[in-house]
Amino acid sequence: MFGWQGNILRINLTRKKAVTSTFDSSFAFNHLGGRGFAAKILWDELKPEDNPFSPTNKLVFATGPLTGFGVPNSGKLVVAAKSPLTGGYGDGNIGTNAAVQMRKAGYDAVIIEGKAKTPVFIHVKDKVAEFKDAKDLWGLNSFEVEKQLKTLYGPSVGTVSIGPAGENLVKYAMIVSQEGRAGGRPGIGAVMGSKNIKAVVFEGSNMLTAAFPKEFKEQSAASYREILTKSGYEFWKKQGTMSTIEWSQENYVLPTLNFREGSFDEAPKIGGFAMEKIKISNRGCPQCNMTCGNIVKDSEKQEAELDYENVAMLGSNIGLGDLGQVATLNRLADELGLDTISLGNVIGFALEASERKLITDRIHWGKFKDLRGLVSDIAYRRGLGELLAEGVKYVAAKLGGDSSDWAMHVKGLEISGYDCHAAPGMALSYGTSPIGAHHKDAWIIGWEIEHGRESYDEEKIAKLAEAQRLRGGVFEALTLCRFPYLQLGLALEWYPKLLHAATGTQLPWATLYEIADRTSHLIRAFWIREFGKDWTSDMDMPPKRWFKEPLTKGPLKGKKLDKEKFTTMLTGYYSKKGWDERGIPTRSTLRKFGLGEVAHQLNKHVLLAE
Ligand code: PTT
Ligand code: SF4
Repeated sequence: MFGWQGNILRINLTRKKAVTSTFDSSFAFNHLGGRGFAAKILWDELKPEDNPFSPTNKLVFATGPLTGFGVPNSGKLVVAAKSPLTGGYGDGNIGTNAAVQMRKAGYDAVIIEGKAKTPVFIHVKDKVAEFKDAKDLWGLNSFEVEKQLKTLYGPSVGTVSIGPAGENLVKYAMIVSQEGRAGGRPGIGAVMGSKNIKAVVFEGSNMLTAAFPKEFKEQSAASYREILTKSGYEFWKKQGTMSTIEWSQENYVLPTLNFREGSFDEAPKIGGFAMEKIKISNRGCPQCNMTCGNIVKDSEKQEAELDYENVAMLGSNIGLGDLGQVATLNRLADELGLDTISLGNVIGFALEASERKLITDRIHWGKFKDLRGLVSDIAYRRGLGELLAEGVKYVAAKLGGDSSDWAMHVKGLEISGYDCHAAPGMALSYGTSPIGAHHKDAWIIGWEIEHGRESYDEEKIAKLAEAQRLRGGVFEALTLCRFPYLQLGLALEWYPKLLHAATGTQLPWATLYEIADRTSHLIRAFWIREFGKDWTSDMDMPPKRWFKEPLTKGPLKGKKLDKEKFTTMLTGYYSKKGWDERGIPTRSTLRKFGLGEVAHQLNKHVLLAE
C-alpha cells in the first residue's frame, strides 16, 4: 500500500507491551487518517462505561497519508481520546515533528491503553518501542521536558509531552510540543497524565514511498512555490493569525469580559500591529513555509508565542489590555500544558462570579497579578484553582443560581474566540462541532458577516455544513494544516493530485467528502452512545447568555440571538445531515455510509429512526 505505512502501534502500559498490527486498504480508504482513524478506533474500542481517566480509555495519535512526505504544512498530528471535559469524542491537531518522526518510525497511528504503575516516557524508534522511567521528568514543565529529551536523543527527534496540568488531571490540559505547539483542547493532555505518561519520543529512519515519486516531488515543490507567490504571504509572515484581533474588533465579535460584549476598548493595544512592535521571530510547525507562530518578548522578558485565540481569550475576554502580560499568561499556559481557550473562559467566568459575589475570592478584570496567580493555581489545583480545573460547566453546576447562563461552553468544551450575539451561523458552528465549542470545523463567521450576519436561512446552514466537511472532515483526516488554502488561497486541487501521486489511487473530492461524512456520523454516534437516553438536542445549543443578554454598546447594541429562529436553524441542519429531530443519525443515513453495524450497536442505546 503506497501512502500509508499500514501499521498501527498498540502500547499497553499496564502490561508494558507494545505490539504492531497492520491494517488493510479498506480501513485506509474508508477512514483516510487523522480524525478518520481516531474516530473509528475510539468507536470500536471504547464503551460508554469507560471513564475518561480509567485505564480503559485509549489515547490515539494519528497521521494522514501525506504526513511526513514534505508536502506543504503536513507536520501535524491528531491526538484523540474520550474527553474528561465533555464525556464525548475529543481531539486536537498539533503541529509537531513527532508526526513526521512517527511516520518515519513506521506508524500511521499509535494507540495507548492501560496505565503505567509509575510515571514513564515512551521512546519509539524504527518500530521498536521502549518504556522508560520518567520519575526525573515528572513535575517539569513541557519546555523543560522537551529540552531534556532532546539532550538525551538528539535535536531531530519528535516529542510530545504534558506539563503539570496534565499530571494534575486538569480537565482542559493539552499535549505540547516544540515550545508552543499545543493540541487536544478537550483534555487530551489530562488523559495522557491519567495514564502516567509524561512524554512520547519518536524517531525514524524509514523513507516514505510514494506511488509516483517523480510526479509527487514536482507537485510538492510546485505547491510550496505557489504559497510564496500569494499576495497575502508577506503580511501573513508578519502577523499570522493576530490580524484577526483587529478584524474581530471591527466586526464586534471580539470576546470581551466573559463574552458579555463583542468589542474591547483596549483592543488596539493587543492587536496584530501592537504585536509587530514586540515581535522577535517566527516559529511554526515542521514542513511549513508559512510559519505563523509570533514569538515576542513577554512582560517577564521571556520568549512567548502569540496567536489570535490566545490573545482574545487571555486578553479581551479577561479584561487584560497589555500584550506583554497576555504573552506571559500564554507562555505559562504552554509551559504548564493548559488550553488557552478554556483557560480564558474559566478565568472570565471566575472574574464574573467574583464580581457577583458568588465566590469569596476577590479577583479583578485585567489585574495581572490576580490572573497570573490563577493560571498556576489551576495547573496545580491550588485554592480556587482546584474548582476551576474542572471547566466552566462543572463550576457553574457547583455555584448554581443562573450561573450556567453565562458559563460559555457547548457540551462542556469552552467557546473559542468569537462572540455570537449577532452571529447565529457561528453559534450553530459551535453548537454542532464534533468536539464541543471549537471553531476548527467551520469558521463560518467571516462568510456570515459578509453575506448577512443576522439571517438564519438555509443558505447559511448549507455553507456551514460545507465548511465542516472540508475543514473538520477532509483536512482533519489528511491531518494537514488548512491555513495555506484558507489564509493564502492555495488551490484546493493540489490535494487530490498529491494524494494520487502518494497513494497511486484517485481520490476525487466526492470520495474525500464521503469519508468526511462517514467520520462525522461516526463521531455523532459516539456521542449518542455515551449519553444514551440523556441525549437531547439541547446539547447542541449555545450558551444562554447570547439569547438572553443583548450587547450593550456599539452599533450592534441590543442584538442577541433569537431562540426560536435558532431552533429552526438547528432542525434544518439536522435534516441536511440526515439526522432526526433529536440530532441522531437515522438508520438509513448510517447504512448509506457503510455504518450498518454502528446503527445496530447504537440502537441498543437509543431507538433509531428509520
Ligand atoms: C487549537 C487551539 C487554537 S486554534 C489555538 S490558537 W488558532 C490555541 N493555541 C494554543 C496554544 O498556542 N497554546 C496553548 N497552551 N493552548 C492553545 N489552545 C488553543 O488551541 C495551531 C494552528 C492554529 S492557531 C489554528 S487556528 C489552526 N488549527 C488547525 C486545526 O485545528 N486543524 C488543522 N488541520 N490545521 C490547523 N491549522 C492551524 O493550526 P487544537 P498548533 Mg493546536 C501557543 O490544537 O486542540 O486543535 O486546538 O495546534 O500546532 O498549535 O497550531 O488562532
Ligand atoms: Fe503550523 Fe502555522 Fe504553518 Fe499551519 S501555517 S503548519 S499552523 S506554522
